[in-house]
Amino acid sequence: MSNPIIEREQLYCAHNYSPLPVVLVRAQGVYVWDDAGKRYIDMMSAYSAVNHGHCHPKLIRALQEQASQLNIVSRAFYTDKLGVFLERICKLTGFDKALPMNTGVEAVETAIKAARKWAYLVKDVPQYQAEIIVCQGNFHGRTITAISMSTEPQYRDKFGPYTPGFKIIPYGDVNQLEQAITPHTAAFLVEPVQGEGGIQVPASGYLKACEEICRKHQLLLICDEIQTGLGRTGKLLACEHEDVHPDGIVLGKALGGGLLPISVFLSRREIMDVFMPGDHGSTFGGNPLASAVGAMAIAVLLDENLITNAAEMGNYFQRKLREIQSPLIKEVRGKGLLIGLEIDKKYSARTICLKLLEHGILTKETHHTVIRLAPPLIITKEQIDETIDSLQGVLGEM
Ligand code: IF1
Repeated sequence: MSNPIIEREQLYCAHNYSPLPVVLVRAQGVYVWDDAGKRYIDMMSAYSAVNHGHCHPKLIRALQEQASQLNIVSRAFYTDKLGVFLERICKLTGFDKALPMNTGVEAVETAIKAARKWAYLVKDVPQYQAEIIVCQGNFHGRTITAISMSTEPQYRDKFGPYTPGFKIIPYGDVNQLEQAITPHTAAFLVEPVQGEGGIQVPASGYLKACEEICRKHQLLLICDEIQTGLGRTGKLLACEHEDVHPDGIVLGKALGGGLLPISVFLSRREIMDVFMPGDHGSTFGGNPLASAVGAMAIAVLLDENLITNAAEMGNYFQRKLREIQSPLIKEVRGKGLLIGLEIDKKYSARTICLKLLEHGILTKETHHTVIRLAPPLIITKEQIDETIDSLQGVLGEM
């Protein structure tokens, strides 16, 4: 089973992942192909970065056209593309201003910096006493500050010392939020659905209640919509399911149209205005190439009704999954096309993922017992049926 391509990657790449034994060489829409020409349905979408499907022709064209014009110039100058992109994302989401970064975790860090500075300038929290409340089981990225908020030992161990200033409360418990708040609390940072936490959907009304408590105590509600945003859960933002209007959100992943790392922190004007020239930045954030792709990613999301399709196909997929009769499946949970299949812990979710690979389905486990099902939002009923057939085949074999 030795494959020289895998061996080379293993030899030269840090072993910070354990990829499934497949070598991908090409993709189109919901499909990817391996080096032997075998086709797979992508049920991972690169952790929701490929909501538009792979190699979307309009996105490729936007990338190519911009690439031949102007790419990286830094934020030391204006470009003809950044304002267009940010106007589009602000108008779409209803926020006043955006700060462009690249990866998701950079946008999270930006949100934290904004919340802290807002706490000192606006809320009069004593210097360097600001607290940010986060939830158990969160995932906000891999930087030292992001892992300082984490409760996952594997993400934290041996990487300390950690960034201070975070308070961790159970996810889904409004009373714990209210009890954790002090006059020094700057913000509550929360995922509307916890992705890495195992596709955990809080009880309905949770986020709305959190919003009310944040208003009452004058702290910022910041939602990490990096994974849940841009249609994934069947709404543009997962917050919309409860008509929640956060003070700020972070977006990433699918904002790059599956082509580039593009992220933003979005907020109301008086929060963003805490940033002064030189306070914060990024060499690549907001570059014209990313701006052109990001603007097109938003256009395609709307033009092709991907959000509606995510809602409809999400319902269909979840219904089909619940109809499967198998002692291996303990629970089907999720919102829209962000779906988790909880497997009986007597079985290994990774083994099932390996078998699904043989059946032409690409996915990945989380937390040993959860199989992630999050295809591109362009998926069709037929492709879902095909996935269900493969899944039934695999569960039958076990
Ligand atoms: C890995 C999980 C998904 C995120 C939320 C911020 C970030 C992420 C809600 C950081 C990133 C990723 C990163 C990837 C695996 C992955 C993941 F399994 F870890 F949880 F998607 F489900 N906020 N999620 O989900 O964004 O800096 O990576 O762009 O780290 O292995 P980033």
